[in-house]
Amino acid sequence: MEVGEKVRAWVARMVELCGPDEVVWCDGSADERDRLTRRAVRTGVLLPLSEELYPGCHLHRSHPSDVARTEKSTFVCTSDREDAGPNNNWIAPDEARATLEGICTGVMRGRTMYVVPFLMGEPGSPLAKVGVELTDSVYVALSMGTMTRMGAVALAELGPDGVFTRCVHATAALDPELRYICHFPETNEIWSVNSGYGGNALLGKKCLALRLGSWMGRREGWLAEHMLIVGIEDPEGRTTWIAGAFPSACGKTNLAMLVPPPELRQAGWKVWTVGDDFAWLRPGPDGRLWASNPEAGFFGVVPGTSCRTNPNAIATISHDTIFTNVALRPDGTPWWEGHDDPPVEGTVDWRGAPWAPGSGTPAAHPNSRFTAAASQCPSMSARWQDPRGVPIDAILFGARRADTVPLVCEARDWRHGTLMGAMLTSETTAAATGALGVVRHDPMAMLPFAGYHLGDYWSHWLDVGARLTQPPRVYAVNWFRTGADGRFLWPGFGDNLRVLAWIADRCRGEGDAVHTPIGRLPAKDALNVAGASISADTLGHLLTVDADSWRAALNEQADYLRGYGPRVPEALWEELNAMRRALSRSPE
Ligand code: SAT
Ligand code: MN
Repeated sequence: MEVGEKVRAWVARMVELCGPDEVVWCDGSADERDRLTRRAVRTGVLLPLSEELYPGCHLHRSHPSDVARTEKSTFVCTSDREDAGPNNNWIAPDEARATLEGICTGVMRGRTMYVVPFLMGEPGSPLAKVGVELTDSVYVALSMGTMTRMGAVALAELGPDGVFTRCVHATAALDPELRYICHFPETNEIWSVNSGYGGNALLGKKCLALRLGSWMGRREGWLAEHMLIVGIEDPEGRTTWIAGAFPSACGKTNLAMLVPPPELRQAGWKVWTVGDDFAWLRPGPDGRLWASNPEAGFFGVVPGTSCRTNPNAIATISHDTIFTNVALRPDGTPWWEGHDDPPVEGTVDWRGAPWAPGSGTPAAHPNSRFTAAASQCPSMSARWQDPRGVPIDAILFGARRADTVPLVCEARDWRHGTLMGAMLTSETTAAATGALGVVRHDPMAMLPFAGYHLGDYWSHWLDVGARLTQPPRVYAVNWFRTGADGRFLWPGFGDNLRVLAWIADRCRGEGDAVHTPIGRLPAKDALNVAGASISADTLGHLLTVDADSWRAALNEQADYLRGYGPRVPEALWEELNAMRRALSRSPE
């Protein structure tokens, strides 16, 4: 493996600081993976699952206080505080560096430092970015091997003198009080200490792909977004490419791997997965927006995954998968809430403690995860590794909202769509620590991930849109609206294709819509619900726009935008005021 001088010198400095007993350079080979896996098993970091029933699979149990992203410990360290914006926690770079260097002094004594070069994006892609993560966690090294293009391939892309993101990860004592996940966009560095959890420790994920990625995208004229990418092929063989932003744990993986309901499958509809978490979007020379998935694997939420909800995920995780914080059955197989099998006696919960069905506590942690290579997913598109990406026809902004937001609503144009994204509000989930089910603003599903001031971020969205001669259409969607009894009104999962099919029709200039003050909704009978268990009444409810709720939502949105001060682009205010005017004209 050719290692350039810049990488070598920086690693030497960090070895000096952290003081590991041993340094292992990862090349990304299959042999190395076997070796590291054996080491992880020997040290109790991974528990092998039944080789017969789950070949190549392992269980990892994290520390019980380290099971989700911790937004309060996450910082963007810019020299000017304003650049990080009200949406980020901030520490001055010098102060953060002093704290981190203090924590990291000798932090790897008695441990091994893994040097993990990784590539986000396909080799040769115009947006590919190289990082090098130094970590003392073999779990992180193995996970990075699945989630990214890791090892020699990354160093080859970097070349002798290329630019790379310096990523330092130290498990330290897992002390939540001394947990810091710090981003230094001006010097292209990430430091993470005192957490081993995915989103805090796999530094290619949210830290590089989104927080630093969004910063680089602004400088270089592209967008780094928290979006799945999926292709919808209609019976005539035409594929509509869709990118969708949803907050964490709101069904991105299920939507990305959707299996058509029987009627649509028989009619010839197919769905192709490109990615489930990130889309790097760049305007192409053809004036279209091109999307790539910078990752090489899935770090998906396990609970709720079953043959009914996501058969492609079940196939993906049937072998060579790391399960984190799921329950373990006596036959050496993993189990979780929402599994196809009923719970059995003798199961141990995610902490490794005995658990009994009906005990009232979940056996798997609600944010338990699987880590599996994308190549294991049966629905991967033939184009998922295309260095050019795929041309996007439609963008979705998905909320988890019990009320107000209709099943689907089309924006008039890119500008209106940008406001729709900025207006995304959603109920909180187990993907981050904190209260659950609280409605919070999560613009573009990027609130925890935009690496700079959201006002500047919205301006950048408008600038990118202005460069597109064929911009994607933009939609708000909400699969989570509930009825008076608190139950979901829309069946979701495979049936979401019915909504995507209408969107695909619209993108081809077909598909009937009605105009409402908030945007265009499917006309009566424009959604194909034949075969779905949904009544006309329920569908009517899912597609109503309650003018009062929307007026209140816009007032509240205006307060929220004001919190971002003068950096909010004027065009967003104009769009918001246009919606207000339309609603004031609207009959009750
Ligand atoms: O923990 S991750 O950030 O990797 C997953 C998520 O919360 O979306
Ligand atoms: Mn995510």
